[in-house]
Amino acid sequence: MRTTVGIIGAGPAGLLLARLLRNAGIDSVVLESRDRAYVERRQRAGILEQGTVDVLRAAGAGERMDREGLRHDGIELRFERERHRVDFPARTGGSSVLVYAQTEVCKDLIALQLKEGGPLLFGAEALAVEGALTDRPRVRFRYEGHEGHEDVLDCDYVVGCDGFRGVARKAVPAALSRVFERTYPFGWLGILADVAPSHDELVYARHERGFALLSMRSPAVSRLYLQVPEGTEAGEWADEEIWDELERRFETGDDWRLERGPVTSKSVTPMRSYVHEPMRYGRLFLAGDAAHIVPPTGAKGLNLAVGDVVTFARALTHLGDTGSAERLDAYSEACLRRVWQAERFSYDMTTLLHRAPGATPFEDRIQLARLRRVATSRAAETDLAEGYTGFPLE
Ligand code: RFL
Ligand code: PHB
Repeated sequence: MRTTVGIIGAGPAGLLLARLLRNAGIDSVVLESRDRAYVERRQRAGILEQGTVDVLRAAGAGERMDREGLRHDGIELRFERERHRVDFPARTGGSSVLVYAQTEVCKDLIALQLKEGGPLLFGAEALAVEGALTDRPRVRFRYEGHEGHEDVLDCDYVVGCDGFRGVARKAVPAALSRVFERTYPFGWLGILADVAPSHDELVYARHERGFALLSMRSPAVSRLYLQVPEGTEAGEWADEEIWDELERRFETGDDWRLERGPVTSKSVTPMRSYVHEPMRYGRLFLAGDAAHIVPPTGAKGLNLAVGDVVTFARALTHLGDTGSAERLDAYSEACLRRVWQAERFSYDMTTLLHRAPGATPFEDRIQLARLRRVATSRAAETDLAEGYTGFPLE
């Protein structure tokens, strides 16, 4: 097989890239190790920045999103039983975010790709990227049904959109890689529940017992998270224990109530900050989680992946239009500037709201003072609102 751009991974990064390239008249092949049902059901992010919404719409992938996505003009910060609303449009000159789940973005992009795009192969596991420093890089892969032998995809460019545990990053020699990493001694226990969200906007709660988040998937489905110690298994928590703990952490001084409902899914997400520099090695480009991870507190993971592939697609189009590789050469640097802003924001939101094990009384007071600062200073609130609604693409 041969193509212009070989894309490894059909998460949001790989799927959107295939769509953007197709719209620019550039052919590609997407290799995805899992099956379609798995990719469409994997429960992950829920918040799209304004810039992400604009990109999906312009790519012709916004029809259902525009119909079913829920526009949110703010979030609530909850601490010491008080509630403080951050008003996004008022603080940012009109920006907001959209609640539309990653599962739905992927479903929409898969349907479009299968209908009008190039090959998208499920059950095709990339084994290695080779020849990244030549002008004919290759992806070796194993395709279900082709037992006993390996296939090869010859490309002009390879984009590794294969997530944090993929193979693309491994093709960059260790001597040229710089890794920046931080792990956190806690994770998030997330549930989906068949109950209307108890608040019409997301609630980020800081509590002595740990962080809690109220989010949603639709007017009838709630998504809720609890900070839990690192290494916790979802099965350790009974449904009623989860609701009891959520109730404690969301408690307010007024008559707000948390509605309970049947829990339909339960899982634990670890927390990590990670950046691999550079995001390019010869004709291999890394995009999305393959190059960087943020803790989910800032809701940035999916949005960063979108920024990377837009940058790549524009750079390759520029090469086709002008013959200049200048933008491709600037890919890594351009992406990393935005990535580090999102890393900073996600780190700030995480340390603002989570209870670190062994936090000293001094650190506790500083954390509350940071929250009070956001609640009382227009400048501090604006900083949070700008970070949450997203940093512009260059
Ligand atoms: P993805 O979505 O991980 O997609 C990568 C795809 O590559 C495939 N793959 C391979 N295919 C072929 N050959 C191989 N060798 C392959 N190895 C892997 C995988 O099967 C997969 O389909 O990366 P992408 O596209 O960069 O998108 C990034 C986002 O998915 C990610 O940033 C966010 O989902 C992060 N994230 C969350 N972000 C939020 O903003 N809010 C959240 O609540 C939230 N929850 C989460 C998350 C990430 C999680 N991970 C990675 C474990 C919850 C989880 C559990
Ligand atoms: C989600 O709805 O899954 C979600 C929302 C906001 C976050 C993280 C996750 O910060």
